[in-house]
Amino acid sequence: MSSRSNARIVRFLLLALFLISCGYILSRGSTYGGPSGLNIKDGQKATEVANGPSKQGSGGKNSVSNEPVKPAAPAEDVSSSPKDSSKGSGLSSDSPTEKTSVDGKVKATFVTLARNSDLMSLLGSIRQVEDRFNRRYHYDWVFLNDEPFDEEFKAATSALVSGTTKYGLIPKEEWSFPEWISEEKAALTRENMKNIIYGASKSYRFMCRYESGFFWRHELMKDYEYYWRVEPDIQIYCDIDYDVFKFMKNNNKKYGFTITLPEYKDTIPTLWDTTKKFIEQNKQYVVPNNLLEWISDDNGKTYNGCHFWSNFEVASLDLWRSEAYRAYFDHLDHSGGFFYERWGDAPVHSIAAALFLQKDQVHFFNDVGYYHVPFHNCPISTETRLKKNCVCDPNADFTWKDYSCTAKFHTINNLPRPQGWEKFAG
Ligand SMILES: Nc1nc2c(ncn2[C@@H]2O[C@H](COP(=O)(O)OP(=O)(O)O)[C@@H](O)[C@H]2O)c(=O)[nH]1
Ligand SMILES: [Mg+2]
Repeated sequence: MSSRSNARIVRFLLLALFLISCGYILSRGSTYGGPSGLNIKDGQKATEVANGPSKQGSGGKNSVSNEPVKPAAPAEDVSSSPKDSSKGSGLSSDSPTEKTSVDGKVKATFVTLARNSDLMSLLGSIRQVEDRFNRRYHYDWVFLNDEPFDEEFKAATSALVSGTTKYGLIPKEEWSFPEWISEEKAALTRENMKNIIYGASKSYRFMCRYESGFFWRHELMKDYEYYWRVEPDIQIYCDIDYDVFKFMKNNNKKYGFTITLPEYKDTIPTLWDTTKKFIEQNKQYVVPNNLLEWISDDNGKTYNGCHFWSNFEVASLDLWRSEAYRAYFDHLDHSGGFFYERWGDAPVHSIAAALFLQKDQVHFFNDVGYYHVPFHNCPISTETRLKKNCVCDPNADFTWKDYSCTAKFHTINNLPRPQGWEKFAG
């Protein structure tokens, strides 16, 4: 063989090597880019956070009450699904659009309040959130508990979460009776309410008070702007092919929900009067263009009970950190209704969101597909369900049923209803 043809072969091999490298780089980029157009920077950042030294640092800096963090799944685990790359068609028409764009990742986390004994019920929730959404975005996950998490809980949850996991202990004073509450009167209330769901439960009341007034103050939540609350035993029915946190931020949304319904009135006999007293003294906190009409059918005289079901929340932490909400929570807390009645965090959050946010800052995530016993959110549009690989029955969807408050939310916000919604009402 001549030296000329040898040189040609070498040049050919070099060119082939170059092309293979380009192909490799591009394929990694497109996997991270994903269907929602997430740029490659996101993937790189997420990987660093998950595997790099800063991860250990963020776990370590959290003091006594907060336990260290375990490394998350390697990047390959979250980027190798063939479905991801085959479906990269950008935001579908059913997905919310992102008006402006945020560079990089939003400071956001999942948050779950749970007992060690909730572990088995929680694993399925995490797996679904990861498979449907987070394996592409690697957001962190904060777990909070009134008792220390055990090793089994930490190992099993960390194994599933593709972002950084953090485990926090709730300070005793946030999970006990405040000094102004009579424990005797609280015990009597529990006795009298034993025929009402969770009416006899002390821990459920601590939980509702904690979710209303404290989770967002936890040391581990300080680094974040947005959160997504996840509970045990939920289901996510559809692919979420865009970054919900970016969507929230870019569109100035502060509170997102999937299911609404009226509260059981016996749990909140004085919640509205207590709220009205607060508003009378603090009119400055109520914003124009709010959702009062959604929570009251008589311009504020009475509460109709409508609330966002708070076992799913994608929201801005600034809403709860605001002066308005802190003052509102203090007012409610001192009135005693978390213990002398059985106020849920759902009506408390919802009333605050309805009064302290403009109505267009609240978002209905109709496309998520969600279940928490006993209600389903399942997109009734066949096109949406097919596009997003939903696994739910639209006939079970609660959104358009008479008992739901979501139709009213559409009316007040002037939102279009999906075609054929009437067939799912009743
Ligand atoms: N750490 C802790 N978490 C709790 C306790 N009670 C409830 N939770 C959590 O609080 C959330 C709401 O409780 P859940 O039993 O699902 O109430 P439901 O959805 O209203 O029926 C879930 O994430 C539970 O895991 C408790 O006593 N301790
Ligand atoms: Mg629950």
